[in-house]
Amino acid sequence: MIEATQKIWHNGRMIDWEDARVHVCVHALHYGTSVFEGIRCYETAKGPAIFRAKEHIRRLFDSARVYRMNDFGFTEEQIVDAMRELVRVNSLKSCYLRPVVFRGYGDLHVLPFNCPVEAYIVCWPWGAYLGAEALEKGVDVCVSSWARPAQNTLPAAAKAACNYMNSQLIVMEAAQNGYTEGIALDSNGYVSEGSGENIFLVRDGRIYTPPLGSSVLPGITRDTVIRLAAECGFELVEQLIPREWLYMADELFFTGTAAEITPIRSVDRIPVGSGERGPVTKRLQEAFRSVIDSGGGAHPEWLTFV
Ligand code: PPE
Repeated sequence: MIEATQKIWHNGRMIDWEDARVHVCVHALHYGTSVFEGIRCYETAKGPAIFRAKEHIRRLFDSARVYRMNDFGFTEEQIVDAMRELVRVNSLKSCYLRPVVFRGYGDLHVLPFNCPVEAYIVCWPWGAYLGAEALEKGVDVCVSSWARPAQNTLPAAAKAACNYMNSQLIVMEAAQNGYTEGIALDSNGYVSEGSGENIFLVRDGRIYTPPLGSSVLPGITRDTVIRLAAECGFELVEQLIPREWLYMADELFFTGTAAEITPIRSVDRIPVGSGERGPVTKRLQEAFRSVIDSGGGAHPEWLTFV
């Protein structure tokens, strides 16, 4: 269950958790008209800091722009400031932040223009996403029978609620078959991403990840890992990944705000490499942690202190 906090930000005002309610006729509930973000605020050596706040909020506005919802009366800077204030008023050291922008109460027609755009930011404490042990031991996953949406159907680069109906098909199938997560292919059969994570593969010391054209969300953690990999001296290639490479990889890992960097230890019951977290995955996890724990390290621009 979500752990309630005291305040939620709504259209520029702090309201009580219990008062953040909507009518059953809001457009978003019927037609999926919602875009959102998932952001972590970490406890660091220099105090609570929101990880890559600007990049997440830029993506929120990008997503909103695609669905013609970006003129809701606030700038990107104002939303970043609102997140800082929200963490402060809720007196949290670390949490997950969920800005959500959606079409509210008005008409119930598919054409949404008569429905006002509402913006909320919620935050609450959140631990490890794929289980407490996952960051060290890894997770068991399957290749999903569901594909990610094809190009020019539902835009994968927009973090829209409707995309998560597809994610739910992927993760429900995986869970009911005893796996932690599913890896979806794109409509051409190449590896795309997990239901809520980007994916990376390691073979002979070189790192691979699917290109953005493979129906993947342009993950902020994906970008973080691409940069850290270069700084650690790893070669990294963005290229189409055939399904069978998943079974030949030395290492596989997921990236995401919630999942952070989570090793994958088997795919379709075939062990990945030795079946344990590999050295490249571990090295990248350490590089990631050191930025956060130190309060910025080599990347002070990635942290927004609350
Ligand atoms: N792909 C998908 C489909 C996705 O949902 C996420 C984040 C990512 C990739 C990684 O993106 P980023 O967080 O920017 O590195 N998934 C979010 C939602 C998870 C949820 O359960 O809700 C998240 O990790 O916050």
